[in-house]
Amino acid sequence: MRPLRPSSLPLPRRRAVLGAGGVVPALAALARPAAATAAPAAPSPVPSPGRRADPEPLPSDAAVAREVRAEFLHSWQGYRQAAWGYDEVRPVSGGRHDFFAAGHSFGLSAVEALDTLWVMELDEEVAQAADWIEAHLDPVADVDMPVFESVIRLVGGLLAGYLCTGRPELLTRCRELTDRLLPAFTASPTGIPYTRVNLRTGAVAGTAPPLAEIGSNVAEFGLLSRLTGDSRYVDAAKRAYRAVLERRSSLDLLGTTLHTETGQWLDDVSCAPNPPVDSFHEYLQVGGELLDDRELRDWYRLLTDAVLRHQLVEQDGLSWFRQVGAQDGRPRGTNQSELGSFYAGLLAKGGDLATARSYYRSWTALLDRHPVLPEQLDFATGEVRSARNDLRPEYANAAFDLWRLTGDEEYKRTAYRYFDALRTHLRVPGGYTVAEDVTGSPMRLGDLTPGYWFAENPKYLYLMFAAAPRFDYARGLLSTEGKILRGAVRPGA
Ligand code: DMJ
Repeated sequence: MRPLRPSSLPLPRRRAVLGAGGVVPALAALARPAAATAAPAAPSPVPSPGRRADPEPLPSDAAVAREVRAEFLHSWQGYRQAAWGYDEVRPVSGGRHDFFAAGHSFGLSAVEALDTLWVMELDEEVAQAADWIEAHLDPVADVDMPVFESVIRLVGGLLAGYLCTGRPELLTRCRELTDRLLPAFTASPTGIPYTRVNLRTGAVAGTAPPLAEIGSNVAEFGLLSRLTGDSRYVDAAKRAYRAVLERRSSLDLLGTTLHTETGQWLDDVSCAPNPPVDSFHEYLQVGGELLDDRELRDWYRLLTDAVLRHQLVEQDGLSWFRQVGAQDGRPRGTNQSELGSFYAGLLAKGGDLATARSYYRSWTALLDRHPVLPEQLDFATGEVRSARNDLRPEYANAAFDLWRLTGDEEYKRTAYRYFDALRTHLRVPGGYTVAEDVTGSPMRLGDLTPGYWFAENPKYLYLMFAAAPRFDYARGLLSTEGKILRGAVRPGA
């Protein structure tokens, strides 16, 4: 373990500036050359990128926004008809799925959808969802809740719902739920949270949280502290982050999983930006921005520099991130999860625009081969390690972030192509579904609309094309689950 030396932490790099219109290529001027790299283990088999010689013209922005909204409504109606009040719908069979615990529903998809419905001006649907939540969501259910999922999905969803609609009951419910989750942090001797807590009894369990579960709460908790004037939430979140930073290696790298009670690393592999680490890094940037917190921003810069220094592999205009030992920086693997593709957007927001663009291009190049991205690949061999697709939003998330920062139409073009592929392959009469195997033709489909579908993919796509009057493109800030934590424009509020 290495003592933290806050005074020695570097100053944050220049920050992105958005103009009044929200879409200016401000970051282009801030781009810096990519960080020093190491040679990859083997030539990347992913074809080199390049704009298509003759790209198909896009429909007008307004037409695309209408298409996205219609597809979102199609999936929402699928949920309404087959699984209203349940967590998730199985759109092929018409079944339901309890996400958090068998036999208990928190109406997850309704919570996830609240701010997406609102920004799309589907006000009747917003009212139906909010009414259900206020009447039925039970924050003291006798359930061992997964803390991380509860925070990013339910706490974040209720916060965004409150900010969008102004309905005070949503904030009340959010606070009740967070109070019940808090023992996972306050009962910990190290500050590293337990992974589960029983909402009724407060009993905690689960002593091996990966980094994403330790840090992906500072945005929601920080905002809740602001809204309520109660600092317990942000204090718990910062304590957890500090506990991790204190345990960084001499290379400023982190392992993946820590023990809640001993504070020891349970492994020493730095696998960023892949899960289960991904949003740990994201929330240093998002939290730093939302809370105007210098310490979080400094930590983001420190850890990001180390990831770029030791993990970035560049070749043929593509960029990937290998796994390395946190203590020695030695290569440990070349696995790449689709969830890591969000990192292109995060790097852009953090000021590393050249690397951000290059990493995004890598995923776009992969789309030439797999129009719906597989969950996992080995970037050194091109082997698909998981052929599933769980209706993931990360590529669209990165497109949205990059487009918002650069104004480059290429991000719209590639995002539309991605949307069109999802519509072609994963749309079913009951909504949208995950795929078991995206490498076959036709793709083999599964039977689930994950709750995050209602929070993420359609929202990023819609915001890119709609010029939505309810979203402040200059100030808007979204959580890791796509929740609008800042920038909801409520007329008259
Ligand atoms: C979402 O729940 C969030 O984006 C989270 O940060 C990780 N990824 C899933 C969807 O893929």
